[in-house]
Amino acid sequence: MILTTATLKLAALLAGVPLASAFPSHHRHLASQLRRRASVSNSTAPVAASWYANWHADDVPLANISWSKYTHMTYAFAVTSVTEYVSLTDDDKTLLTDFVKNAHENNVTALLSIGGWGGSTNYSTIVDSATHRTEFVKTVTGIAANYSLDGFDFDWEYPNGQGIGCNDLNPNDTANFLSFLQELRADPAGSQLFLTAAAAVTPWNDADGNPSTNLTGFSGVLDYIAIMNYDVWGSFSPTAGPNAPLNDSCVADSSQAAGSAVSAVKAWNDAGIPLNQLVLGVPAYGHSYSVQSADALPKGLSGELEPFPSFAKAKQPLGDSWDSSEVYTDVCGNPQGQEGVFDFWGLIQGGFLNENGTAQAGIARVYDECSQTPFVYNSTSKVFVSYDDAQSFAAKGAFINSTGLRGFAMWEAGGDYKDILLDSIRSAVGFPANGTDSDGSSLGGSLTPPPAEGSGDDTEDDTDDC
Ligand SMILES: *[C@@H]1O[C@H](CO)[C@@H](O)[C@H](O)[C@H]1NC(C)=O
Ligand SMILES: *[C@@H]1O[C@H](CO)[C@@H](O)[C@H](O)[C@H]1NC(C)=O
Ligand SMILES: *[C@@H]1O[C@H](CO)[C@@H](O)[C@H](O)[C@H]1NC(C)=O
Ligand SMILES: *[C@@H]1O[C@H](CO)[C@@H](O)[C@H](O)[C@H]1NC(C)=O
Ligand SMILES: *[C@@H]1O[C@H](CO)[C@@H](O)[C@H](O)[C@H]1NC(C)=O
Ligand SMILES: *[C@@H]1O[C@H](CO)[C@@H](O)[C@H](O)[C@H]1NC(C)=O
Ligand SMILES: *[C@@H]1O[C@H](CO)[C@@H](O)[C@H](O)[C@H]1NC(C)=O
Ligand SMILES: *[C@@H]1O[C@H](CO)[C@@H](O)[C@H](O)[C@H]1NC(C)=O
Ligand SMILES: *[C@@H]1O[C@H](CO)[C@@H](O)[C@H](O)[C@H]1NC(C)=O
Ligand SMILES: *[C@@H]1O[C@H](CO)[C@@H](O)[C@H](O)[C@H]1NC(C)=O
Ligand SMILES: *[C@@H]1O[C@H](CO)[C@@H](O)[C@H](O)[C@H]1NC(C)=O
Ligand SMILES: CC(=O)N[C@H]1CO[C@H](CO)[C@@H](O)[C@@H]1O
Repeated sequence: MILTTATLKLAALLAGVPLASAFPSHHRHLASQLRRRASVSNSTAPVAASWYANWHADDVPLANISWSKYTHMTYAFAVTSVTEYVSLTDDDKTLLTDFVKNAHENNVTALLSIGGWGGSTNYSTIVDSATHRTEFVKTVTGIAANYSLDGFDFDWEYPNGQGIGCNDLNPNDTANFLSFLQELRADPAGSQLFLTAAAAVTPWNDADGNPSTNLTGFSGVLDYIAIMNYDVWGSFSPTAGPNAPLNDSCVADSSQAAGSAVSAVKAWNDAGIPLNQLVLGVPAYGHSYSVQSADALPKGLSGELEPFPSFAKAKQPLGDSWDSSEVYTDVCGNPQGQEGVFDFWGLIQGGFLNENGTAQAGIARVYDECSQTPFVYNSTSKVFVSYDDAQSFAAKGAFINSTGLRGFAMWEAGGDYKDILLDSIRSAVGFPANGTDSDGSSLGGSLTPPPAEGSGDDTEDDTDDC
């Protein structure tokens, strides 16, 4: 396996990452009905989706996914390749087969995501000529047939915008991407597929490297675009800040308005994507920062927590047990260290939150009304985390409903704890409380917090259990 789990892990945990600020221009359908459908679905049925990260499968078995609460589930990731166009590891070939089987048993649309942070290096090349696009179409329809997939998610990070650092780039990337999708739709098998894309908070770049102003063509070929409204603030930002702001109206310095659901939806809609073809990407994780008490709690230990404190870049805290302090080399050959990500269950395991998702005694918490996201701080360890909880997911769900977006897509299925986040956003969007299966039974159970501390079951990831 050339692509290590570390690579994939980076792809995932950082899906969409530096986009927002690191570059200026930038990150219950019945399956049987879908298979009969031609081209873009005429259905506006709401979407409750999540990505399933293949490298967490040991901790998050397929059987533990709350299938009845989802309409779509996307397997992450297959990666781009100039020789194979799309590559899957041998492990993926087994797991993807089981994934599709589980999804279909639950009437959930099964999609395969191609790309991601670490898997987009060769996207530009595989769409850059008519010959390449035709081969890519053949590959995609072949994979769909071989695995009985309902469709694909194109997670190109990013067309004519650098992502991980060594992606091929071409000024025509976005135009070539559209040509590819149009050719895929013109194919008899491709016309039957459910097609989505995962995108940054700003529209795909035009030939000049600026956000495109007219992406209307994509609305005719993609069923929906999921806006990855997360990693908007992170270790690359000038101060700590919200991972997934709903609104950016309160950032004092407008140059720091790195993005938000409100501004991203406006930008994509202004570029020609109808609201009911936009899905809000929401994170079941947060980012940690090392922050001095005087900066986090300027009014003292009993004062209010400051949401945008300065932080020590050199002291990135270790996140939960899915994070690793081990330095590894990414697909570009660059060393990568700990990312400081806390999944929602990880905040519970790490002593920040109670099992019901409220802040533990001794942990400072503030809910920032502007970004509509919470922050927690442990003044002993100096670890500050911007994250999402039931309250912020309810705000995002209400926004999805009132704006008329198609639904939500959560990164990642295994990040939640006992469906606290999933239940909250489902309810706020307007989904029935107990899942959408026809007989009303709740199948699949709920995800329990995956990695028991020190369980040592993470060997494939080379992750240090902490
Ligand atoms: C979708 O709507 C278009 C235009 O109304 C129609 O021509 C097409 O047959 C519909 N497709 C499906 C699968 O219902
Ligand atoms: C589909 O499966 C066939 C038979 O195993 C194989 O020859 C072909 O390469 C596969 N196609 C793709 C695109 O994986
Ligand atoms: C981009 O597309 C234009 C128009 O089709 C073409 O003339 C140009 O050569 C392409 N540029 C690259 C780098 O492929
Ligand atoms: C936007 O793109 C569409 C499809 O490519 C085209 O038909 C339309 O004329 C464009 N609109 C503008 C304002 O350029
Ligand atoms: C975002 O902020 C603007 C400006 O304050 C406000 O008008 C708008 O209602 C806010 N939207 C949401 C969804 O909070
Ligand atoms: C805060 O961090 C300290 C040092 O790591 C730890 O001992 C303590 O348990 C944490 N507090 C809470 C409430 O988890
Ligand atoms: C959440 O759990 C904590 C600790 O068990 C408890 O003190 C608190 O009352 C609970 N809050 C709610 C809203 O259930
Ligand atoms: C908003 O929620 C209501 C129920 O609360 C539901 O009937 C409606 O379809 C929802 N709208 C959207 C756009 O999801
Ligand atoms: C819905 O779920 C709740 C909480 O799990 C449960 O108490 C209730 O009985 C369920 N209702 C139905 C109709 O299954
Ligand atoms: C899936 O859909 C079929 C056809 O509507 C239905 O009979 C079956 O009960 C559904 N299964 C689940 C798990 O929802
Ligand atoms: C999966 O779910 C089962 C049943 O709820 C539970 O016993 C098991 O611990 C879960 N496994 C993991 C890894 O979460
Ligand atoms: C299989 C494949 O095509 N891999 C290439 C993808 O792009 C990276 C970065 O340019 C290359 O190093 C790989 O060889």
